[in-house]
Amino acid sequence: MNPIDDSPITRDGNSLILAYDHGTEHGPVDFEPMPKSADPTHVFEVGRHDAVTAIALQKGTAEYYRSWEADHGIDDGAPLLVKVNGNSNLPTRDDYYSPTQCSVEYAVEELDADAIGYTMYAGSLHEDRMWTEFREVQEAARSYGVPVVMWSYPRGEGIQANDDYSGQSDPAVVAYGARLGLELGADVVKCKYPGSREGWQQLEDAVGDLKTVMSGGSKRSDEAFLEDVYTTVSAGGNGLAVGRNIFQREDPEPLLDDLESVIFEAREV
Ligand code: FBP
Repeated sequence: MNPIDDSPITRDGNSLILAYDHGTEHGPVDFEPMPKSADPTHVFEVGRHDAVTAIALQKGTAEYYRSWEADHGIDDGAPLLVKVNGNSNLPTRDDYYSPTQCSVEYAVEELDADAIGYTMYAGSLHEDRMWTEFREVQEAARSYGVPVVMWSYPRGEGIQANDDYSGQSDPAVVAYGARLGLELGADVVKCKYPGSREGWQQLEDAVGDLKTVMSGGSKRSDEAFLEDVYTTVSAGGNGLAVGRNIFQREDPEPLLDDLESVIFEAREV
């Protein structure tokens, strides 16, 4: 296994992953506040900012990304993280499940992926099936020496039915999800913000040296967002994976400049 710090998706041990899988997970509704964000090439351009250490894409947009780079002679695009599972919110389901729709082999050999991403819904009725699928993904990624980022989102019936938990942002739930990233062999775990510095510290206490990144969430003010990222990093987190708080802005560059300072230069907000 290659050390995660040698991977292009980290810089000085930290990461800023630009997530752009929302067309799958939420649908085009996420692009309505900033219609130009529906055009993948707009977001690919945003990913050329120095702060961005990876762009997370589904298989089809990853193919588009590689041809966009080739067609325009672009050699400074963000390293590519291919999400190998995903789900839409169109069907009715008995509980959360995210099927694998791209093999690690295809991601690495055909798309030249720098990293693999996988969403894990622990607590769902389908947790067992996802563990088995994650095992295949993680072992294949190891054989290619590419790191695995786990979107670790405990949710579903098991979380709802447990009176000890207040919901998916409960610090104990977030910490449990982070710990699963360590136990199941992820190189980076991406977690919902648990609402406070103490919450992120609880997560860090559960994962040893595993890299942790905060999941961006819905759009908020620059100040509120930077504050959450600063809290995460100063509590031991390794950065951010963010979508809407970047691509729903008319001009995300100033915020990316500030995020670069907070994540890679340990500047205070
Ligand atoms: P945001 O920064 O926009 O929250 O994106 C992070 C992310 O994990 C995306 O990769 C994914 O599409 C989305 O959130 C899923 O969020 P949820 O499952 O909570 O709706």
